[in-house]
Amino acid sequence: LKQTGATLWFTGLSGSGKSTIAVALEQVLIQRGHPAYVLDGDNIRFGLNAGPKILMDTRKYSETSAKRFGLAFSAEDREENIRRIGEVSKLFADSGLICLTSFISPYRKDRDAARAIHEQNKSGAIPFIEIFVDTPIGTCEQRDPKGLYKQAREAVAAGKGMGFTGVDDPYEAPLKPELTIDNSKLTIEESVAAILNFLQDRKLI
Ligand code: GGZ
Repeated sequence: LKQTGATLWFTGLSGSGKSTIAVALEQVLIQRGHPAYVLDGDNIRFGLNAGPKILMDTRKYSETSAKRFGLAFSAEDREENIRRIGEVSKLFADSGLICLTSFISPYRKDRDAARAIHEQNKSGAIPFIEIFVDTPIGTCEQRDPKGLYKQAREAVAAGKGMGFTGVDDPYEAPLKPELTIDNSKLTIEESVAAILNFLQDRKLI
């Protein structure tokens, strides 16, 4: 008998805490006997969706194929990034895993498309749980672990801009997420507990 999988789709600004919560939840799920796997920038953007620079650095690819296959942060590249993640997470969830995806996924239409891929799956709908990590931008910017907000503000001040989400590229907050979490108010443990409760209520675990 096949185990029921699901995709837990985390969305929120850079520095909102998506990955920290996703990784903590993955650990608890596995400990409780529910196979789970996190997809994030480290294994997707630097792997399946590796950008031109990364591909070029391997010196195995021509510039043309690097441009064709690598993804950066233009609106079209973000759309394709999320489309591929939507497809991969659906396959993981269909295999019975709980797949946790941790990407900004700033555009509503792209998240809705990922949802549709799950809900219209040919062999039966796959649960798609959108989790909005609704951390105020001020908090994200204070954390700024990689200094990217600072860089983005400086680029804007210099009249160039870098299309950074929340600074000079839009973040379209979910209208009806299954769950909303503000991790500037909740501890990681409380955030994880809130999601576990939800999954239990839905009989997903
Ligand atoms: C947003 C960017 C950008 C731009 C680089 N805009 O804090 P981080 O570093 O680790 O998280 C951000 C990550 C976002 O990648 P995603 O694949 O989640 O984005 S999307 O869903 O929009 O496709 C940040 C870094 O990449 N980063 N440039 N311009 N975030």
